[in-house]
Amino acid sequence: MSNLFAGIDSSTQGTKLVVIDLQSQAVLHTDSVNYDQDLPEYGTKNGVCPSDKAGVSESDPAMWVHALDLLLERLQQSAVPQDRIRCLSVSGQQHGLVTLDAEGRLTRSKSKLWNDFSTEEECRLLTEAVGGAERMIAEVGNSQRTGYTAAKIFHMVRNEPEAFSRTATCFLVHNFINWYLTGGTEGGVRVMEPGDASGMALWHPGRRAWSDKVLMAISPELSGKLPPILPSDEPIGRLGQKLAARFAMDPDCLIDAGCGDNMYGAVGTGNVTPGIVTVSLGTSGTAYTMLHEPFVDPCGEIAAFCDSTGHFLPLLCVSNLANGYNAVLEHYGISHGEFNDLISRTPAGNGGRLLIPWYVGERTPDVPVAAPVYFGFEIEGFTRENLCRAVLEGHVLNLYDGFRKMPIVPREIRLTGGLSQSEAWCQTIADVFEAEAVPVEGEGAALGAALHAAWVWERQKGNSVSLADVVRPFVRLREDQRKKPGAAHAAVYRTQKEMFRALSSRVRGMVAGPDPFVLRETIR
Ligand code: XUL
Repeated sequence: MSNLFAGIDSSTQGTKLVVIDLQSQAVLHTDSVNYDQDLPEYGTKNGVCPSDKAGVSESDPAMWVHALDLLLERLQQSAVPQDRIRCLSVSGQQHGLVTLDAEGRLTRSKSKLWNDFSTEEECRLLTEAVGGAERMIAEVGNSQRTGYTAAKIFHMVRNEPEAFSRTATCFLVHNFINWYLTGGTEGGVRVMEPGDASGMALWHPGRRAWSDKVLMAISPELSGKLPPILPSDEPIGRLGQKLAARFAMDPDCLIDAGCGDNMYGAVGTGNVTPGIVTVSLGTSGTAYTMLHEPFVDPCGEIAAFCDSTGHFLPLLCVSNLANGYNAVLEHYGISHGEFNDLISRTPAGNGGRLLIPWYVGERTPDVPVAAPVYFGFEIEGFTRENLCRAVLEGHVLNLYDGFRKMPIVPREIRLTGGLSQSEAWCQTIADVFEAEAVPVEGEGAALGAALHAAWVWERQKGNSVSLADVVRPFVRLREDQRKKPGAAHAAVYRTQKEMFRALSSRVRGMVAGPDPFVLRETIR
């Protein structure tokens, strides 16, 4: 009788479930709930509750639990024997703050998400309180960014002190779902693990310790509200008995420590040994690589995160990725296929036109109040073709501009996320990053969670199996879509990369460096 393993990815726009059979090396079940479409009662747009306040991006944690219940209900109705799931692991959108009182009630009905930009002032105040950006990086390995959790907690302390004082536990998204799965109000487990905790900008991933200075700067009460951090590669408990009975699951089913979606994206794309870079093209754009040693970026632009295996995962995150692309498709009524066609009719480098695609506040570089910058567009230059190419190149160059600081020369780039199957995106990434790029099939983070669950369960049974061995048969690269960098394109993009950097520096008030106008002349 085979043992099955489940992965749940609770992400910004929806929740996914993947069930795998380790023995037959098969994915038995994949299902997903899209919040906007499948749970309209929460009134979300792209998974976020509409708000008229600038920079606010929040969502209802009850909706995530509702989505999970729906998936488990549908699993029960499927042909998959759900009672053979031995271990379940949750991947969560990173950084979101969920606060509970001692009884398990939410002390704030909404969770501030990774793409909330309303805490700029709190980032500044915290940085000042510890003596500047350099000191902050020494304290927590990261600079304070609106995306991270520390400033969200501080925002609550400053604006909703009563709700903060009722708070017994500050959770991240996946910790909250784990709590629900292990029994919720009836004994749910309140713990964290290093991968997601390193994204709070409160806990140093190298020293593996909370920063007393930053905790105190937020509130002297905070340390009492933070759960213990247990290892990422062990279970935290068992499925709550009521849930097990309700969905006819194995009452001994283990709940893995779980992790952030990028850490599990690494597992689901086989990025579990050094040398591989995963680029995730979703609501956010991320690029990350697994390392054995911690990496702390002295500028704090590359996030210093732990992975889900006791190692490290330096990560670049840009908050503008699919948004400009999707908006252009919608505005002109073009399909993904037509987009590829339009791109093929325009030259790499776009005749010197360039877009900085900061449609919403940008995490990297740190531009919380942002706007897109269209550069080099003559009067007749605003055509559909040129705009499509500008959006594609702009997003990829923005990603690359942050990636330059990553401590790796990629052997191979693996693409995952919504746009990963697009030929135009794959080729442009290969050309700009000057490395082979290949899309990965399937549900990156949810599959990664299921594989991690299997690995953790095997180790609990005393089997010393490596994660790389568990992962290998499940990670399918789309070799037919692999792209090599083209020499001619790569040369044009070298100038464009320089131009992007020069323009970005100038609009951010950093005047030293080359002149973007002069660079533009060389590729027209
Ligand atoms: C990474 C980040 C995003 C979210 C998206 O630091 O903020 O990639 O994890 O879910």
